[in-house]
Amino acid sequence: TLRHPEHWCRSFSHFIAQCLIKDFETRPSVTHLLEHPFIKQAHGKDTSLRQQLSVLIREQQDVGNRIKTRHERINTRKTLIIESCPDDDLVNLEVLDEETIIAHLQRRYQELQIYTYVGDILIALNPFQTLNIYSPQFSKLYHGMKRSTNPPHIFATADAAYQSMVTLSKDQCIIISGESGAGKTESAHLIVQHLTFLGKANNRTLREKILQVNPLVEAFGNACTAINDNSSRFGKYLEMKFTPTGAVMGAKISEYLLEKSRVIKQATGEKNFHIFYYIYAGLYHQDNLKKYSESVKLYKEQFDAIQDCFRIIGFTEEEVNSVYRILSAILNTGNIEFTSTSSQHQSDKSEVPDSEALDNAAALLSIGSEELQEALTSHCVVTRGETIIRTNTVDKATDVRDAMSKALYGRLFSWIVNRINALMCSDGQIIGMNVGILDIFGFENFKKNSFEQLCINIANEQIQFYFNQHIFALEQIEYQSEGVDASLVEYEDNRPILDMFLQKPMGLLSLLDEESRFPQATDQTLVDKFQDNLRNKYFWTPKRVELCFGIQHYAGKVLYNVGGFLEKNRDTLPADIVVVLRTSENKLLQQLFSSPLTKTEETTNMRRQTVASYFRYSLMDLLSKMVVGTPHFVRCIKPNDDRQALRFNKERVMVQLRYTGILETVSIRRQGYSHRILIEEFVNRYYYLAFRAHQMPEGSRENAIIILQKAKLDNWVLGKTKVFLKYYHVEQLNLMLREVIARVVLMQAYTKGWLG
Ligand code: AOV
Ligand code: MG
Repeated sequence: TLRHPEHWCRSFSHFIAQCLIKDFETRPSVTHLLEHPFIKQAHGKDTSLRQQLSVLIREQQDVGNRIKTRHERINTRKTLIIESCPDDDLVNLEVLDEETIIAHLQRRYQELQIYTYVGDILIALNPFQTLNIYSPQFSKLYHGMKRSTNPPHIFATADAAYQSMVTLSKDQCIIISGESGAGKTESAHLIVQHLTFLGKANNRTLREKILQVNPLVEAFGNACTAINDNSSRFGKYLEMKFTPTGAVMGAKISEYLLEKSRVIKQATGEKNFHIFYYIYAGLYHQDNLKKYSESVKLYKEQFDAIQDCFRIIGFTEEEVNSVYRILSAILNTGNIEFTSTSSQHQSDKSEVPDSEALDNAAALLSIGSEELQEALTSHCVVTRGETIIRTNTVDKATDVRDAMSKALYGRLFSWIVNRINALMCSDGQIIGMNVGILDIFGFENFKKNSFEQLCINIANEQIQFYFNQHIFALEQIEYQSEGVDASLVEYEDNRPILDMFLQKPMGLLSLLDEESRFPQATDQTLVDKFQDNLRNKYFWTPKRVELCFGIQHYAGKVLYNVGGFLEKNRDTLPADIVVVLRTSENKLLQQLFSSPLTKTEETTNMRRQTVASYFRYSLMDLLSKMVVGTPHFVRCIKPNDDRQALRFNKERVMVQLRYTGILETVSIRRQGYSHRILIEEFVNRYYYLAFRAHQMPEGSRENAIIILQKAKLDNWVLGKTKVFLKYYHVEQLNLMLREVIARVVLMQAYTKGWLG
């Protein structure tokens, strides 16, 4: 038996203190704890215990105060349950079927608890309303805290990534996934916000700059779609750079596959990129504001905000003006119309009957109007050393016009991103670490889906595959390396679908590239090619709909319309256009069309490269960035399709939980051995269950087995170096330990007369 506090080892007394504090957590103040007779005695007898206690008490007081103030603050606005509780983590649920999990998430959603953990993974339900849980006070609250201290929060995930980057000196990446409109981009903003807070940018300018990066690129890369008013039309990987001590020093963005086609055409009910509306309102509605509609006023405000972004990040006025001129030129180019003029000699000739738009575009691009018209309506062909000029049909001229708009916008976007990177990393060469945040376009399934949706959905397949690798495959590898025979959790492996897309030479993208090389290829020959070569259960061609094919994606069936696939993939920009644009006096424009923009363009011939092959390259590039870091996952879920607050559509949530593999994730976090503790550490932690306190047994396999048997646990496994425990084992062990200790403490106190 225990005689005296002096005999207790350090960790034991520490443990008792924790137990006592746990019991007092619910009390309004820690003074109760200090009043406890045992603590009073211990205070006088054991210095190390006393020290530990005072630290713990102080920590506890801090947390208590913070929770209290948070309570008060939130109660003034919205009622929100803010205390952490065991059911914050799905892994702790007693019953684990779909129904229970859904009911659980629903109840939490109704209580405005949009975040829930599955072990180390964060589920985020879109609240579709502004919650006041993202203020700097909340950043403080989550700063450096254990996960279980506070309710689940996106800041906790950001914090965990930051803390492990600093403590382990290792790059981290936060991977945000979910379908379109689920809340990825918002989550990414919140993560940047918390990381900026943690990184304590010592100069205010840097902090401000970093916070402007997302709004600026999103003005150019986001647009209103049928699903989301602020839908990301490009993939974004934002790396926040930190010094070894954790001070933020800059940021770097990589952009992936901007949906350029939106510049020339939008589906019904959809819009062009935000920036066009902003500049239209900002530059063309200079006079009396009153006569304009609400939306124009709103756009004008946004325009001013973008002006600020440019200025704060450090773009020069000349640069910004050039950007506006190019954007305005694109708007005017869209208005250039062609009509066909058939003369005796030439039947396929087009001309521009009304030259206003053409003249405007040319003037804004600082090129000659006639030269531009010529480049649009004719093209040079070189045969046997001779240059022949051929005229363009109306259709051809329209295509050239659109190709020019797309090229202008795409290159402008890349230039802005590169410029931001140059401006954000001034002291770039310092060795540091980073936290990368991946926010791509989410899985899309519209009424009509085209090449863009295909690329977007393939990217999402890839991210899902990465998730599976980490959660399921790698865990199972650890079992194997430890020689543990674990019942493997079955999960939907989407590898076959990915292979169908990406394999060479018979994958869908390769087939598309091959067909794109044939000038005679048509939509029909493309579908036929797919049909002949892709024979598996993930691909089919519907009988009744022409020129369509279906794909069974991990997230559901999608029907794609092949119309325009070939053209979109070729993405050709006639040399005549490049030549005329290079004559521009606008420095920025010269830059866009002369020097290669990025490394990739230097090494590969952009003009020949198809979108599909560039896309494949980008995906690999993205993955190579991600795999070097330790991943943290945020799974965004869309609770309804009407964007309504507090509306929880069970069916919709169920589908998303299924295809993201959340249920399996809960299983593997539970069925699998979620706790893997080094044998020595295990013995050290739990030996009081089988040994006397002063025995201090050696951390051997034998002693571990004695403890496990004494605790009457089953289903545990002893690996080569680790004890593999189920999540509930740990709970049981801790509970037993607490009881044992409580008994001992009580006995001790009683025999010593401490209880009076
Ligand atoms: P996404 O990034 O996942 O879609 P967003 O992050 O743009 O989706 O979220 C869509 C909308 O949901 C936002 O514009 C907000 O109105 C709302 N929302 C999301 N998260 C929150 C939050 N935490 N608090 C309040 N409102 C929120 V896409 O880019 O289309 O795949 O391609
Ligand atoms: Mg988005």
